[in-house]
Amino acid sequence: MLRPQDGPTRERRSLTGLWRFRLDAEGAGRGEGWWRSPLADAMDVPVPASYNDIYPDGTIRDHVGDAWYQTTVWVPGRWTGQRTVLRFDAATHRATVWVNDTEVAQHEGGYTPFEADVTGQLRPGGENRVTVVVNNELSWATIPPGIVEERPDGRSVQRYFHDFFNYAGLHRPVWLYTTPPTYIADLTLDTTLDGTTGLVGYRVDSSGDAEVHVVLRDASGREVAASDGAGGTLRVPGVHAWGPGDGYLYELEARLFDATGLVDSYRQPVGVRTVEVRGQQFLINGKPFYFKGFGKHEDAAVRGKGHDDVLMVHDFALLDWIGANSIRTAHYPHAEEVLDHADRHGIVVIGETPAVGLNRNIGGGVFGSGKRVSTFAPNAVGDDAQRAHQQAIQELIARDKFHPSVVLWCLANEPDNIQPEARDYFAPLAAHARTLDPSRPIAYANALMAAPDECVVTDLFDVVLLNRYYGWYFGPGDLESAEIELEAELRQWAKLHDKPIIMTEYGADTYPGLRNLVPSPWSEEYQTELLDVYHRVFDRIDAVVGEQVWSFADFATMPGVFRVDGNRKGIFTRDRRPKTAAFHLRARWREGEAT
Ligand code: GCB
Repeated sequence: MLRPQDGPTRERRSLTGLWRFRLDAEGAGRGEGWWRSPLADAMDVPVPASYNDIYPDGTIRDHVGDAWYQTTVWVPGRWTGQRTVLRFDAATHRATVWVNDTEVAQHEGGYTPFEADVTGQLRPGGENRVTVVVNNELSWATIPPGIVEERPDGRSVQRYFHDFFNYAGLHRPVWLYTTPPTYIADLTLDTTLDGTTGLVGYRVDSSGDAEVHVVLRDASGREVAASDGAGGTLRVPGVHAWGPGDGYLYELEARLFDATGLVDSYRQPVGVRTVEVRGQQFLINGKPFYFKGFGKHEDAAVRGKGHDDVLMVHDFALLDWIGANSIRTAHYPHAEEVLDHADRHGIVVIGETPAVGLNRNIGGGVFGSGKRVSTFAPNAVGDDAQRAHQQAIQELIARDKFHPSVVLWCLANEPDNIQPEARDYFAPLAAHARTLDPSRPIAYANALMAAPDECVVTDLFDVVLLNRYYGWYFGPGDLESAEIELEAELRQWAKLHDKPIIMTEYGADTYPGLRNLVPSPWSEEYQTELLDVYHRVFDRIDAVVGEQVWSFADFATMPGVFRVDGNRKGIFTRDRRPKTAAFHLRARWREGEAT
């Protein structure tokens, strides 16, 4: 599924803006056919945005169930004869879509795009109604999982096993776009380096009979390679490789021709680079790479998880300011605009699926009561969840396969990795990911539950990702013990597994402005000292090839006694002001640079 674009043969129209909106906790709209007429009793909500925080109203913020969106759009008459497609970049967590009176799409999963060919339903030269019902319920059959509970007063409340707030709605842009009737349906690319020559393997899938011609241009627009035929390899002598800090992109243009001339054209940015795990090293273009950066959420006041270019560009500017070279898209695929930006700016990305909270022994980032319960079981994370997880992996890889910034797939965050059944659950998923993308290594992020010799799934993956909270959830206030325990554990991982280790989470909740002469938890000094302890340990262990602090910025969570207006482990506040630790990290990450 290629993204919409404007070009000589294609046109797109954004449906962002204010849509009509109505909550439907009882689920009446599906029976009453709310898509058939203008949505009654509707309010305005912006798209893209989460709907939860737009209005000061708890019933909207904590809504569970269906929410209806509707807009109307004039479609130009010149679209007659073209293939027209309606695409949602995301609808969290599932959606059903109608164009005028006809259902055109259903999609499960809140962070990947879906589309429908609406040529037969859309009236060019007229006004058209687009209606979407978005549902935010999480269950044992969904990724991420959750449970809807009924409270004594009859309200439904969503419980889930991750801490970030369950924002919902149309979080990303919505598009109508055209392609010609015979069109380029998909591209497959793989890039590699042969010395100083770049090799770009390509395959063009088209919907009908046409001749294929492909050109590759450099960043100045100069043609550097060309080929005829639906598949082949382009050679680029003296290639300018994509690399960390060097977001150099070529552009591949695929064109279809028939006897009448140009039929379709599609342009795709291409970064030429290699990724390899060798022993305990992570290599990009054959050179050892050390990850510096953050686990990052899509989260902001009012917008929730709505994509916003302003915030995105600002966040990348902060990454640059602090000297970060990488992010993990915790805990779901982030907007495609984010990956485009990472590509262009040479920021390295660990791309994560929405499989978070597959662990009944952890609740909301905090560890359970000690009595173990089974996670991978028919009445919990069973076959339905595994199917949804497989689909999430497939859609993530299909969506992000072209991005050179993405160097590693993270298939899950903190699943239960001690229960023997975890292996039966993960083995087919890991194999599936490798089949879909043999070019990138795979991993999962590991919580401090299983010692290196107890984890039943590590050998299925290429890189060890560790989320560790010594000095916070474990021994809060005791940084001396934290240093000893962290080092002992990391040395054991390095000894038992010949794989690189990336610390994908470490940090401490910090209330901005709380200062202490003797550092104690929640103070700015404690956050800074805790990071220092971890950094000293990382610097002593060769197998550690990366440090990603949790988290880039404070973010909204479900309510909890250990959350003060959200998770406060941000190095920046939710409105992106630096905590003391930001300057400290900057000194470490930009050491030796003239800043
Ligand atoms: C974790 C989770 C992350 C939480 C974090 C915390 O281990 O992976 O989603 O936000 O802990 O701060 O509790």
